Amino acid sequence: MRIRKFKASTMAEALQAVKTELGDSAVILKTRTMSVSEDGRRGFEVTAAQDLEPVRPVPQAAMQPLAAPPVVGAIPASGLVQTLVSRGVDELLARRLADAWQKKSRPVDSESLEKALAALIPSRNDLKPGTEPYVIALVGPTGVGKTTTLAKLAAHFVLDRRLSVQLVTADTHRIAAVEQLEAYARLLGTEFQVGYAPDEIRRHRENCKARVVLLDTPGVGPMDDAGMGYLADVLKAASPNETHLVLSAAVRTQDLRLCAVRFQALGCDRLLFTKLDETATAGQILTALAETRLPVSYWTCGQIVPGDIQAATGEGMARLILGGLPHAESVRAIQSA
Ligand SMILES: Nc1nc2c(ncn2[C@@H]2O[C@H](COP(=O)(O)OP(=O)(O)OP(=O)(O)O)[C@@H](O)[C@H]2O)c(=O)[nH]1
Ligand SMILES: [Mg+2]
Repeated sequence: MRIRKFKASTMAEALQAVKTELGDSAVILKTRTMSVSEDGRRGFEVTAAQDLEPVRPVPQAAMQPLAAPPVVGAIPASGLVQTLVSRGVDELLARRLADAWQKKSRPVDSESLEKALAALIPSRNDLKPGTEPYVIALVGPTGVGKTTTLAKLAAHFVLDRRLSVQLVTADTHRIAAVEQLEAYARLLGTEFQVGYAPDEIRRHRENCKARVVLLDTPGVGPMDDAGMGYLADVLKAASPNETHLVLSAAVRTQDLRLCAVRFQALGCDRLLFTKLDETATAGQILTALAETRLPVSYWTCGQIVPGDIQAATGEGMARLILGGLPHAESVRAIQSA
């Protein structure tokens, strides 16, 4: 924006000067009557601005697609990085993947790309409870869906696998957190315990008669050292067989990376991705995978309990990343409307 002042002996002259110099689009910011002008008479001053870079609408073609179409057929080798980036893969990671992959095989086609990606995504959801209670803990940042996912898993173990389940919550900090899990326990007819301190959680584990214990924990921000410390104490007391780091797929890559680094220090041994129904791309999850090198256990795609949860496989995750999100069609329809 360019701002200029115009002085004249009449207001009309000053405004005409603005128009002549700055054109019709000039904006008048201020007018002032001067008591004495240079020649001793009264004068007028107009301050006007001209937009040097008028705001133009972003051309449709320049906008990032909300959801890229599924990768089908041959992909030009030069376009591989762009293909991965448009699916949410971090650019640096996309370059590394493209370099590594292009050394091995050519030409790039959708099937082999899917296979190559699948091979990079380990998965693990092989629950085999023994005679001792098998403890599964979910940890992660606030609001990512830990409690909801715990209830989905409980429903799966009770209804599909006919296993006895005890739900335990260590989240006693937040109002209504206990009631939230208790309500699910009531619906499923499972045992329910509250652990107000790590010692209580240890006792619940020792006295448990169920074959599977599902432990809910309070959400902790990645920079909350005190919260992380408490979570470490809870996990030590519960001594879980599996500790799933629950991450929302609908966050920025940098945030996924930060959470992955901070929570892995607690000894998490699996990644569980939620909210895949709330994102237009799934490639960002590769950042958490690359950072932790942990296998993926499950992914979730909605709020419905039971339901909206899938056991992860490398092939399934690769398909999600390459444009196969369950709602991708709807997102594309919104984009083209
Ligand atoms: N769209 C969508 N919403 C989800 C999904 N999973 C959970 N939610 C919703 O996310 C919100 C938070 O879920 P919670 O299960 O309470 O999350 P949490 O991680 O236990 O939260 P804190 O205990 O407060 O840290 C709720 O509205 C859930 O219904 C999912 O896969 N997709
Ligand atoms: Mg919760």
